[in-house]
Amino acid sequence: MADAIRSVTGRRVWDSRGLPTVEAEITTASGARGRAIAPSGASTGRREAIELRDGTSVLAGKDVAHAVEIVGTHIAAALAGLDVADQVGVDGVLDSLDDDPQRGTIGGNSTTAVSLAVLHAAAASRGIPAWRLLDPEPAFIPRPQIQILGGGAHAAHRTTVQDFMVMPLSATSIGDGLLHVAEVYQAVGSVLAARGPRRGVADEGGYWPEVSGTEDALDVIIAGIEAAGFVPGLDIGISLDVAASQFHEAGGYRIGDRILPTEEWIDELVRICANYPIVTLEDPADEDDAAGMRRAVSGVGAKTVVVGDDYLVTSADRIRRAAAEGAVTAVLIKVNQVGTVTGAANAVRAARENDLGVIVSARSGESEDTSVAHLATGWGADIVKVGSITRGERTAKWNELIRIDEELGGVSLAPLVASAVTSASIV
Ligand code: 2PG
Ligand code: MG
Repeated sequence: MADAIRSVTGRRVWDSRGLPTVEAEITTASGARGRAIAPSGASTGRREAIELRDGTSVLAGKDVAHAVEIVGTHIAAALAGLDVADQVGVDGVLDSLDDDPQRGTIGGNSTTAVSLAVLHAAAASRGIPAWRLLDPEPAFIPRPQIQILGGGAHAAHRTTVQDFMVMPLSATSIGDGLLHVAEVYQAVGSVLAARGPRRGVADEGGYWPEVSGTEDALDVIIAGIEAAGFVPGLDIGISLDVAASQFHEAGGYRIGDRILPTEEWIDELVRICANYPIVTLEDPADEDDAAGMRRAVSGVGAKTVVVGDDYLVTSADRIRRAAAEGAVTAVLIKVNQVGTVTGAANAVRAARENDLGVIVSARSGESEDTSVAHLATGWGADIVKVGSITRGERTAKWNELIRIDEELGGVSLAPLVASAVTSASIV
């Protein structure tokens, strides 16, 4: 039986960077409620849905009073009476409210919060969690990808590479996987402390990168993996988010005082992937550098999955094009890049139809919202990326995955996406 949307409320809440963001709350005729908070990126792709910010003197223009008002007025009026279970229909109405495909008028932050709140309200209306609405019986929990060092735009560009992450490879459950990476996180902390005074953490809770460069960071992580009693490449793999658009300029990639042409930069990354157990390599090239992405895919071979984030911006069309070009082997999915649950679900479908891996990801600006854990499990993602294993806005997601696993009676982690990081000989 249809359960009509009765009210849509917007409110200003706070994110992990101390900045305002949009929360939406939906109620239905049957009394069901759903609530969600829009996350916020720092290293954003040019083609992402636009975050509507006020641009006034409040908080250097970052307030979201207007977006919150839009949720409670225009969006609320347009959604009243629609069946909460019709996610595609509701998201279609959200699409129709903005002539700008990048949602510059009503804001991708408004639509993201509302669309996710609809998902949660639809689940509540049926008395089930959101992940079960997407898949009643998921076979796997996605494999966690956890930040150890934060760099790039998340640490004042202290390192070129943005995210230095690890993934449990030999663990078979989310409980053991998180235990393994927590051991590594603590061990890397000790390695860094032995090198000098520690200076806190980056935006997603990874250690502040007191390192001399990419390979020094990787050596620190390898030392931590070994100190924790694990074999790099066998028990624990490494993932990099290069976020290369952040340092791409006319003519190539700025590394210190040099500008490397695409070929030289990608070949450098391919060399690093050959020398370390790198399981996934995200955005090795700029968001418009198809040749660079293709060169990375062919250079690393099956050993490393090449992931498109800013390169794909959760767009089904861009995913299909990138698959045809051989520019990626996996896609990063972020609901707020496209602005609706349906848009992101279409991107997941496009990835699967083209045999690409799927990573569902949080943003660098987050909150206690756990939607990402529900989407990653319900969409059958291979990997879930949430930042470090510290700080409440990150642990909210990891802990939700533990609860989901428990409700499923304990299932395996999703199979590995990279084929060759199974031998210690590569380190
Ligand atoms: C990324 C994300 C998460 P941001 O680039 O993948 O690490 O960062 O949310 O700043 O875009
Ligand atoms: Mg990224």
